Amino acid sequence: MSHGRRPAERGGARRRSSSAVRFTTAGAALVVAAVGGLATGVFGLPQKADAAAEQGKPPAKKADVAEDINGDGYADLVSGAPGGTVSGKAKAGYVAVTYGSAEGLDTANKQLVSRSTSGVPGGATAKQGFGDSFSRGDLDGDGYADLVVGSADASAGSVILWGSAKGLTGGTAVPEYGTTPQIGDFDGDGQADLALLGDPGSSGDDPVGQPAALWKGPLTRSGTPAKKLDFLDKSEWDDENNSATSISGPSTARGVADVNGDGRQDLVFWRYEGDGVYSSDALLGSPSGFTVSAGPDGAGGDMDAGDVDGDGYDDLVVGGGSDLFDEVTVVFGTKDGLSPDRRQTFDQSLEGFPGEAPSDGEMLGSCVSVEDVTGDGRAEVALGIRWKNSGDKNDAGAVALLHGSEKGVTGEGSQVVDQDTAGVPGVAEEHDEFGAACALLDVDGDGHRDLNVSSTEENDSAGAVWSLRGTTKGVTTDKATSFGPGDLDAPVTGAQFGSSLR
Ligand SMILES: [Ca+2]
Ligand SMILES: [Ca+2]
Ligand SMILES: [Ca+2]
Ligand SMILES: [Ca+2]
Repeated sequence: MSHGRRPAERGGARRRSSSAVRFTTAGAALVVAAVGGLATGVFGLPQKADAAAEQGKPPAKKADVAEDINGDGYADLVSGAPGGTVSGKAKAGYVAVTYGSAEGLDTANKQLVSRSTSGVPGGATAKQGFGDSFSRGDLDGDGYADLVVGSADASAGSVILWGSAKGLTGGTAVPEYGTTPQIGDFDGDGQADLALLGDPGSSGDDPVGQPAALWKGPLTRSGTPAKKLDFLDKSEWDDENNSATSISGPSTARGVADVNGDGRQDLVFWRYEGDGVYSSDALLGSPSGFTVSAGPDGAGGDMDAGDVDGDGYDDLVVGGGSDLFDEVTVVFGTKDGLSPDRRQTFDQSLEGFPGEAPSDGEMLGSCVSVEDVTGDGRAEVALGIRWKNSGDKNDAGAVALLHGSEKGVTGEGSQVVDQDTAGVPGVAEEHDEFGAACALLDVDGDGHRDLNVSSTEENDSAGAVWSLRGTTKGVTTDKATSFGPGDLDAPVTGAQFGSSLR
C-alpha cells in the first residue's frame, strides 16, 4: 500500500457525494501553453465527458481519494520523466499525469508539469531532475489528491500541485526538502501529513545527518502546515545523526503503508547504515514522530508494502536482494512493527513462477508494487525484472505478478509479461529494461487494480509506459495500452519517461 488510501477516506469522503456532477464537465476549453518546448495544460485541462456516464455503464468503483487527482472516481497515473529537456535545459525534468477513464488511461486527458509551467515556482534548471520522485494524497483536505514532486537535486526542494475537478492547479514551493517527499496520515488523525527529506550532502563510508521534517496536515495553499512535528520520536534521537530535524542517511522514503495496523501510516524507508550496507526499514508513524522498525539489509531494488497474507498488517516486500539481485524478501507486519523472524525469501525458482530459467543478475524486484488486484483481501505483488533476458535479447526486461496467500507470496497462478507477450504493444529489444517502475492502480474503475509498468530505456531512453488490465485472476493483455512522451506532446529525448510511477 504505498499509495496512501487511508487518510483521504475520511478527509475526502464529504466531497465525493458531488462527484456525479463532475462527470459531465465536458467542453472546458483546452488551453495549451507552449512553455519552452513543454506543452502544458495545467490551468486549462480538457475535461472530457465521462464515457461510462454517456454510455449508461456503471460509474467507476471509486478510487481511493489519494489516487484520484480530479475526483472522478478513476485513479490517475503520474509518470516521472526526470531526464526530460525543458526550456532547453537538459535533464531539467517533468511529470505527466494521464487521467483514468472507463476505457483506462486517456492520453488525450493529460497534464504535463515542469518548473517552466506557469504557476509552478522556480524555473527549469539543467540536471535538476524534477519528477525524480513524487507522492500523492489530499494535503488540504478538499477531497482531491494533491501531488508533491521532488527532484534529483534535493536542494531544489519540492513542489506541491493541488488537485481539483479540472486536474492539478497552482504550485507551492517546499524549499530545501527535495528528496522523496511522501504523503500519508502518519499521526492517525484522518488528515494527510507530509514527510520531507533534505539533501544528505556528500557521503563517504559513514552515514551522514540528513535534514528531515514532518509537516502535520492540513496544509494551506501557501504551504503552511497545521503544525511542524519532530521527524523522529525522542526515543530515537542520538548523538550521531538522529534528532528532531534529521535522520542518519543518505535515506530515501519509498512508500507509505501501515505495517503495525494501528491506523497510522508508516514510511517504507531505505537508508545507509555505513560500510556499504543499506537497510530497508519501516518508520512507524505516531503523533510524536517516527520510530524505526528494522527490516532486511542489503537490498538493491525497490520496496513497497501491502497486506500479502490478509491478516490486517501490511507486509514489506523488498526486491533486488543477494549479490545477484535476484531475491525478494517479504517481512510480515505485526502489531509491533516488522516481524524480526517471520520472513519469506524467494527468487524466480519459486514453485509456479513461469517463464524461462533466469540468468544471473536479472534484478527481481527492480520495481515493487503491493496491492490487492483480484479482490480477495490479499495483496498481489508486482515485481519488475528489468534485466531479464528475453530469448537472446539481453536486458529486455519483464514484469511478474504474484498472488498473496495465507502463508505469504505464492508462485501459484503467477504471471510474467514482457513486450513479446501476445497482446502487449511493442517488441522486446535488448536493453529496453521493461519493468523499471510499476504501479497497481485502478485506472478504468472496474474495481480491479491495473498493472502500469514502464521501460525507461525504450527508444533511446525516451521511455514508455504500459497499462495492463487487472482481473479477478491477475492481469490480462486484453486491451493493453502503451504510450510514450511523444504521445503526450511531451519532451522525448532522453526523458526516461516512467522512471517513477504512481
Ligand atoms: Ca481521476
Ligand atoms: Ca487536495
Ligand atoms: Ca502504523
Ligand atoms: Ca500482513
